[in-house]
Amino acid sequence: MGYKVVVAGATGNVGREMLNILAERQFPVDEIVALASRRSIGTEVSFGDKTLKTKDIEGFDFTGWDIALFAIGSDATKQYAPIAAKSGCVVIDNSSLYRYDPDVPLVVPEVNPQAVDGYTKKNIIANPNCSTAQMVVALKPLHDRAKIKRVVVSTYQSVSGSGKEAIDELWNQTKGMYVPGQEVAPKVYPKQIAFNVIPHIDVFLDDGSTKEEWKMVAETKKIIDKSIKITATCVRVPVFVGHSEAINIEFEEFLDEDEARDILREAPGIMVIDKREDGGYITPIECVGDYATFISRIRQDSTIENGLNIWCVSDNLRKGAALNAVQIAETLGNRCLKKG
Ligand code: 11C
Repeated sequence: MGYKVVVAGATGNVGREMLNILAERQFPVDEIVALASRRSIGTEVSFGDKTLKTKDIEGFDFTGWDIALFAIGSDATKQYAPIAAKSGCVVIDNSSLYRYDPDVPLVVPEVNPQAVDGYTKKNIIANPNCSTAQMVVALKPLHDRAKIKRVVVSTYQSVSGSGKEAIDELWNQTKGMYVPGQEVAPKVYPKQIAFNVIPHIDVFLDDGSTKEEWKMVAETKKIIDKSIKITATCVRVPVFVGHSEAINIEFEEFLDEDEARDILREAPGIMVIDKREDGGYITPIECVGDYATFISRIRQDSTIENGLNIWCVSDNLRKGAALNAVQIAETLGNRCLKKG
């Protein structure tokens, strides 16, 4: 006995990971269908040792399907999520479309699993932005102990966050640097990404910040606590997969670095790798394919009364997207939905 599951956007980076993770975690699936846009119909995608042929999302009848994992971007979500939800299928959406809707829970299961129960208002649950997901996993257990006042975060985000074309742009630009006449001009990004860093992710807002930075603020407040003050600088780096974050935290109460390390070691979804020696920390290349949010470089910030610095790294396609969506489906199953 299990669920009838839809994966929409099954040919994209995140959709493929959703299928991999559903299979890896042996999510109780009675029936599964992979949907894609018209131009990808018939594309074969893997689900464990099976191969699925993608079907057209347009005109698909969601009636009788229990859960739909959406990784199709905001425009297509706007079109299809209400149709699925109205048919009685619970949509777990990876786009930003519904994240800030007060009637839609925004969930990271290690942090606010109880919020899943609010799905009934719209039959939709939102998955946060990748850079938020890993940060809140790290912040929540520390907030529970010493109450966070303010967070200053700088991100180092991989190109897979911008999709397949960005992965190709980094690869081709990097190769092109070595072959005279084969240089590749920036297309996905406004400046060269190979051997460079770009302090700009998503569109600019009126206050000079970017939408990615705004998302980290708004989503952290919705998921953990609206009283937390956050300022973010989001930077694209020439890394294929794995987002990294340098996080400076100011607490209401003093939190000793050793106690913080112990708290993080015990916290769900976290792996602490923190030896004060050469290589005694995690880098993005080492976290690819993993489920955990890795924490290193835990240390006191002695420039303020109750301060701590940490380094936080995770696979943005997994904890930042597909894994979190599957964990939401698991939480929904455990708390709310009967198996068929
Ligand atoms: C990036 N965080 O790395 C973005 C990708 O709101 O789901 C995910 C955007 C989102 O570019």
